[in-house]
Amino acid sequence: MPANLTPQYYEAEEKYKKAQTPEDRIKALEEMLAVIPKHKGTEKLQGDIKKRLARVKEEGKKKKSTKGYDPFGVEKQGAGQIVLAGYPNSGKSSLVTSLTRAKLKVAEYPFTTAIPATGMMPYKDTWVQLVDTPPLSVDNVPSGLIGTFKEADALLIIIDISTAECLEQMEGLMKILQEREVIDLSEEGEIIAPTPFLVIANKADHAEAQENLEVLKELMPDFSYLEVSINGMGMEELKEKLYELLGVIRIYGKAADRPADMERPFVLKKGGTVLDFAGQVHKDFPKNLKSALVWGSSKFDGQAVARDYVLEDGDIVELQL
Ligand SMILES: Nc1nc2c(ncn2[C@@H]2O[C@H](COP(=O)(O)OP(=O)(O)OP(=O)(O)O)[C@@H](O)[C@H]2O)c(=O)[nH]1
Ligand SMILES: [Mg+2]
Repeated sequence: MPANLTPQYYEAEEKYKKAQTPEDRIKALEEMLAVIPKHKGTEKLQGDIKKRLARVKEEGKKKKSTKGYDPFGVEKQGAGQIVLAGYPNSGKSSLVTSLTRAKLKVAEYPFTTAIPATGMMPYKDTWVQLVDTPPLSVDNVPSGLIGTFKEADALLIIIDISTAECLEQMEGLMKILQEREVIDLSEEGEIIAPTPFLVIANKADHAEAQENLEVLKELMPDFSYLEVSINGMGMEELKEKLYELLGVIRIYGKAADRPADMERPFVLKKGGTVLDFAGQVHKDFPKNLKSALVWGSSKFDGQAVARDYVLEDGDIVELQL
């Protein structure tokens, strides 16, 4: 059957062909549908236009959701998230690369990293998430980065002691982090705010590193600086300190009449109780929990403890539901 399409239809079709944006395409397709003569001969064409319309609308939705993607909102994984903060070229990406299996771009020129990237650092039988970040300085704080710092469980502040600018870096970073209320220091220089941090004196292998560090220590004596280099210096201590910074404990679950699962510990904040542990194992467990048996921190193995018993790192727990 002939379609007998009208000039209005051809006009609308012409608009569709010329449309540059999904919105224009949708408008033109809707017009084509509105003006197409409605009879048996155009049924197939009407169906095609409807399908095309649905596809363009779907594509538009997908585009919108990728537009809403925020590279500075980093999903947490593992025992805790530690976000790096440092001036351009201070060695942030090199450090994350050497502590994890992440393959990040490292270069001798500054501003190599543009958006946060993650790597998982194995430690004891857990994983610590490290977040490499684009550089910042007093003149340039990438928008979104302060949000990444505030969401972190802890911060790793990188100072490049291969350069005499290390003092400027330390002063600059402390100023930015305090002004934006990421960290807070008492008059004595103690941390009194929610985000714990560790400062490292990076590139400690460099010929001028010691001289620069002496000056830094003299002029900013309220901090301790852990000397680190990708050649291995300070790396083991750094791993330990990063883990400690998270303030977590590992708890091993045990089912009745079965050995404990010593491969995959649950991770709790220090001070966590049997009840907190139950909540991690299953969201419904806390309300049914009566007591628990504990091996490790208790006076004797398999001791029955109450729901509010405070657990310690390495405890094995059998929940009594
Ligand atoms: N001597 C020495 N050089 C290092 C060390 N760590 C990194 N570097 C060098 O420093 C340069 C910068 O390293 P990156 O890891 O890209 O630094 P970044 O802080 O990620 O740089 P941006 O992403 O630009 O902020 C590279 O040439 C590295 O090889 C170190 O421990 N010692
Ligand atoms: Mg980098």
